[in-house]
Amino acid sequence: MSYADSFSLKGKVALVTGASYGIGFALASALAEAGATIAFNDINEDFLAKGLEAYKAAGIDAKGYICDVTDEPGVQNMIAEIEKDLGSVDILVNNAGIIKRVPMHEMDVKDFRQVIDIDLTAPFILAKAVIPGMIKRGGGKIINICSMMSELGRETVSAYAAAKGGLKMLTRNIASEYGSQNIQCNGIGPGYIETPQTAPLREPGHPFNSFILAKTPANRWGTTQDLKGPAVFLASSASDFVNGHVLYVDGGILAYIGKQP
Ligand code: NAP
Ligand code: GCO
Repeated sequence: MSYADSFSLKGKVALVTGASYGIGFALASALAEAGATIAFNDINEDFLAKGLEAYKAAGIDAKGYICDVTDEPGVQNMIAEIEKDLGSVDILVNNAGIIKRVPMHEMDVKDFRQVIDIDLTAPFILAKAVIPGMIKRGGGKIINICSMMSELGRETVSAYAAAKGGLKMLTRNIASEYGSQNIQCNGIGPGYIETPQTAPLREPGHPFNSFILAKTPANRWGTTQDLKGPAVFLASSASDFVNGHVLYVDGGILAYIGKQP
């Protein structure tokens, strides 16, 4: 297979969770541009409908499913529907996620549990649902969307950091347990990306904006475009010998002590 062909996703079915907009939409669009057939889900019907319109406008014939990623029977039904509609899932991108920014000592345990449920337990549920089919077909790709908080902490994001730290280790464990079945499980660790999730941190005058620019050698917020190439690489046979790795797409944040004030 030529070097260029190894990045092709032609004939592959990709499921990207939480991909009506934001990072998920960009990742799904990239996989589609590389030739994959796209399935995506959302928990909200209106957002799903808007997502379908956005894919159509981008010339992508994506199929959307309403599914709460924390609901295991619902996820199993969604996977069965995808298999009926499009074929077995070759590529799973665990993208759906939430964050709650609250000082830990003020955080309601219900909120802590919800973040863990969506950001960590759900990737387990999705991976568990697709791995048997991947084994039957001789292999597959799982990409977990991790975070700077898979490596670093900061005030107010205890639940999110615990979940994303756990997701890094779940990624490594899936790689360890299923590598012999030709399943590669890797993570993408986006830095600070311009999406609805980080909009509160980018409000005019918010101190976080200047803070993050001083912590980023690239001296800019990332965009969802920055994540497209890494996603195609980890979803394709170009990365068949890459397993258990978290690819940080952070403009250099993790390598940098920060600009001298
Ligand atoms: P976002 O704009 O908030 O989008 C999150 C998506 O997840 C939405 O489509 C949302 O659906 C969906 N979702 C949430 N809970 C769900 C559930 N229970 N079932 C199904 N779907 C659910 O977030 P984003 O910025 O694109 O981030 C996407 C992923 O990247 C997340 O895992 C996030 O932690 C991670 N990440 C983001 C950044 C960043 O700087 N933005 C950096 C590193 C990592 P609804 O709209 O219906 O709620
Ligand atoms: C925050 C941000 C980050 C980003 C991302 C960084 O409040 O610190 O939301 O957590 O979402 O995860 O990689």
